[in-house]
Amino acid sequence: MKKISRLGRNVTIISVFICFFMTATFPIISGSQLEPTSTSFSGEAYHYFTYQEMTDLLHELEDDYPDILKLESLGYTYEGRSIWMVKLSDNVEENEDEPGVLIMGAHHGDEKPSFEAVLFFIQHMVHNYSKVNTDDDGDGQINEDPIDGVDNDEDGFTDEDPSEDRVREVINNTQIFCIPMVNPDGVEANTRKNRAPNYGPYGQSDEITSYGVDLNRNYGFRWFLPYLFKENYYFNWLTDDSSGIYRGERPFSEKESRAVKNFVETKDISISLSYHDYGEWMIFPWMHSSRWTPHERLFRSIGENMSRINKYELRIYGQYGTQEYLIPRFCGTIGSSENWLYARRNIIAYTMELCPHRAPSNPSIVYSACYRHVGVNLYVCERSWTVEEEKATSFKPTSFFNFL
Ligand SMILES: [Ca+2]
Ligand SMILES: [Ca+2]
Ligand SMILES: [Ca+2]
Ligand SMILES: [Ca+2]
Ligand SMILES: [Zn+2]
Repeated sequence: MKKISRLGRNVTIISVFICFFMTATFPIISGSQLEPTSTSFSGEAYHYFTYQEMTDLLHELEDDYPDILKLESLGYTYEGRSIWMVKLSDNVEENEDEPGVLIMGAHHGDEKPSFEAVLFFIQHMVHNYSKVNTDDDGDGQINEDPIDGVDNDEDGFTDEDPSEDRVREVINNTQIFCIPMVNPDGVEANTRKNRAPNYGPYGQSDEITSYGVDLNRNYGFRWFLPYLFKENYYFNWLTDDSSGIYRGERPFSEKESRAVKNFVETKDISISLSYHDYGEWMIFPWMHSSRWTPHERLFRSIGENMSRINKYELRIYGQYGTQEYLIPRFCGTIGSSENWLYARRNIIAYTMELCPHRAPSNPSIVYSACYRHVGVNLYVCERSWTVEEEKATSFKPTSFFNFL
């Protein structure tokens, strides 16, 4: 915990909870007890990491935990910021024969909890890796209530004694790749899109017409479909460079999405979570069609287990709620990272929409989202140990004519 002093106000929050642990007078907050609303909040606003604060933190963590944490720049943004990737694993310098998990935040720069949760997870992992098993809530039992969304010891508090052994197991047996800020320029400008200048929707103007591409529409999969189904895929917005979901001149036109692509293509990754905010729900491919992927059952199985931990809704296209709106055959999101990760790299990939509303200022809400998703991330790492076998056995091919 020695480096915690550099984390600004976040530290206060973390420290408060460490005190909770130590004094045992308060249990740790958890999803089930904590239902604050931003409207009732009047305290000091949560301080989200800036890009520079994150950069400093990651360098310090690498200095402090060189055996299990390795920092790498995947390339530069238009404004010259490094896109940082943090690898967590034992023998971290080596590419070991262990399953890979990819955890991303901030494809959209104005969705601040999405990087905060990843940075929180990284800190939880390194701080607990070498810690002896501890009775964090001082009830005389050790690790009796790990972060899994369940009040395991039925004392009325949920997840109040996280397991240090579990952190060690996960780090020793997984290669975890975290990209907390895919879009640091957008984070700094507090914009959804990145900050690269556009020269008309197809790059044919001599002058700058607008700024930014929606990185989560820029991944190259089924790029042609919006031409065929213009209404369904919001063609006019996708191809209007001033719109919030402008997808760019061509697939992977953006430095950030290309950095993710180039990186992923050099790794064996089994499962991926991409954090966004907001809404407290999760979705998985296909995101452009009600058609099931060949791994629908696996997607649901992992998604339902994550849902037990974070209490979020797993949105299953085609049967969500009372409405039929979800994705008639051709509709939905084209160019998401998840579609590409799954289609091209066979990665079981989810969008995670954190928090009840955009970038909350209530520290309890942010903390709660971060804490629960430590549990989600740990679960996903554990599941990655068997998931390649599951992918092979649960594969259910669709017919050729179904390929759209
Ligand atoms: Ca413990
Ligand atoms: Ca305990
Ligand atoms: Ca408990
Ligand atoms: Ca628990
Ligand atoms: Zn988003």
